[in-house]
Amino acid sequence: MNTADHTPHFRRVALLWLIATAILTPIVIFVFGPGLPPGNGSAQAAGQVTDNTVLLALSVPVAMAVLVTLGYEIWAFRERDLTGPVLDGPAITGNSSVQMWWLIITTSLVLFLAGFGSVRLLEDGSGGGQGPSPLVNPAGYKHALQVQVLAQQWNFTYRYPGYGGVETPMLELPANTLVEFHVTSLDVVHSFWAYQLGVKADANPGVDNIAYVNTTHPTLINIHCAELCGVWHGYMFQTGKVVSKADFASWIQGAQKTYAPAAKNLTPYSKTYFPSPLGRGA
Ligand SMILES: [Cu+2]
Repeated sequence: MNTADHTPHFRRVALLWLIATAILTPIVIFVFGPGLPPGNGSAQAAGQVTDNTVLLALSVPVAMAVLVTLGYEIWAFRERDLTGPVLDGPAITGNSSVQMWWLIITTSLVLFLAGFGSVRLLEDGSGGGQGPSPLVNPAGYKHALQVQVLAQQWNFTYRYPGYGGVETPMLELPANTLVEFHVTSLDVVHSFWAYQLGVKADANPGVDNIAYVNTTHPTLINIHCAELCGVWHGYMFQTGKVVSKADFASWIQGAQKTYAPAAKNLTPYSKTYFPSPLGRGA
């Protein structure tokens, strides 16, 4: 069989693919897109929704190419004469132009996505942990609100070095503020996942992992540990809050008073608290 015989099939598949893609892509972008995770609890979270929408929209033509081709083939090449003998179809032969286009299209898609992902990461760090010396610092980071996240089996606590290093059992942040999280662990490997903020950063003992986030409006934050860290890992979750600047100011003042007795016994604020083996015996 030569290529010419396939032309009508190819044209029909291409047309069906075009129609399916033209209908579904806007639906994905405008109907499903706004509902994609992780919502708009921070500038970074909203950016991740955009990224997820781009990824999903680009996967529509790819998925349609597979499904439309499959559906068309099932319909067009079905066995019509069910009473006759079952015969083998004609042998399948290669098609170098299909192979070439397949390579060109998939390679460009993958390279575009690699470029797109890198640019998006380099824009503002995108809420991921960047280690102790971030490659990307957002504008105004020198005046960011510093919040240390301390993970330990099986809870998170928080220290605010700008407020005397007070340690609180829950996370509260002011709205419309650039926050610089310093994520670390006191024991094993954890991960600080603040869903609505679009932040997920490794919490490793002895490591000061920096993650930036721009809060926007007041919201509740679901906080989970996202790294299997022992038997109560599944129970390691909390609800944090983004509140108005005024509410934050009075809350942190209250916290400084409430936890003042405990603060006297706290280790001075430090980037990490990894005890040396000798320190344990002292
Ligand atoms: Cu954990």
